[in-house]
Amino acid sequence: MSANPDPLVIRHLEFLGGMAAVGGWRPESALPEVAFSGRSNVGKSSLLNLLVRRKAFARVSKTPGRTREINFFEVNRAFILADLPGYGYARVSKEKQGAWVPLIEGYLRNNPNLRGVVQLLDARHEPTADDIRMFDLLAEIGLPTLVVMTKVDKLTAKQRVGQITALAVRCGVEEDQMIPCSATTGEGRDDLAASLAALLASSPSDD
Ligand SMILES: Nc1nc2c(ncn2[C@@H]2O[C@H](COP(=O)(O)OP(=O)(O)OP(=O)(O)O)[C@@H](O)[C@H]2O)c(=O)[nH]1
Ligand SMILES: [Mg+2]
Repeated sequence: MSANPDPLVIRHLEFLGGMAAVGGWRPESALPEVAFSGRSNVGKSSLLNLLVRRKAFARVSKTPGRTREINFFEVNRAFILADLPGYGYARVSKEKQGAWVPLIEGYLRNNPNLRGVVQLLDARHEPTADDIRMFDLLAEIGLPTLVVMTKVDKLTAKQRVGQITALAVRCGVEEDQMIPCSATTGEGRDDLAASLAALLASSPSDD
């Protein structure tokens, strides 16, 4: 039996630039877009690299809170992936911590190209208050959401089962909506790629 075909073959990749402020520059492109969201250090940039099979495409930071802009990557001249700045990094001042709200919220609310969001949760931890706030915001805007559990390589098989259930309950999503992933082992890459392809193929919802 042959292996399943890659649900997302990467043929072309291009970094388009970053959006630093509400109403600031963003790509003029009208290609469909999906954004990667999650708290600082959860593994957004690592997951993007895993997805596009490049070691250092989106920057991975040793210093949490590094990605401050919304970074746009064009894939196969067909769609755009947006790497959102991580929220809730504890060592950033309260004032600066809140700075993500208008940028991310403005981006999510006023974006006709946006087909959905990949929301990341650290497999080892409880969702934070900011995570819950993001789920509420996504539900309110009505954006289709894929939920990825990152860093599952750090859990035992037993812990993993318990965490999938616990996180799904806490975030109000179905267990089979959760995609366990690891940028270290590559687990989950093709599941995420397949879900992403389906999301990108969907027409923008107008309800
Ligand atoms: N073990 C393990 N470590 C991971 C995984 N994904 C990311 N990391 C590590 O977690 C740290 C943060 O990863 P990033 O990808 O930079 O996280 P981010 O969400 O983009 O962070 P910000 O840009 O600061 O918001 C890095 O040290 C990564 O090497 C994973 O699946 N497994
Ligand atoms: Mg990052």
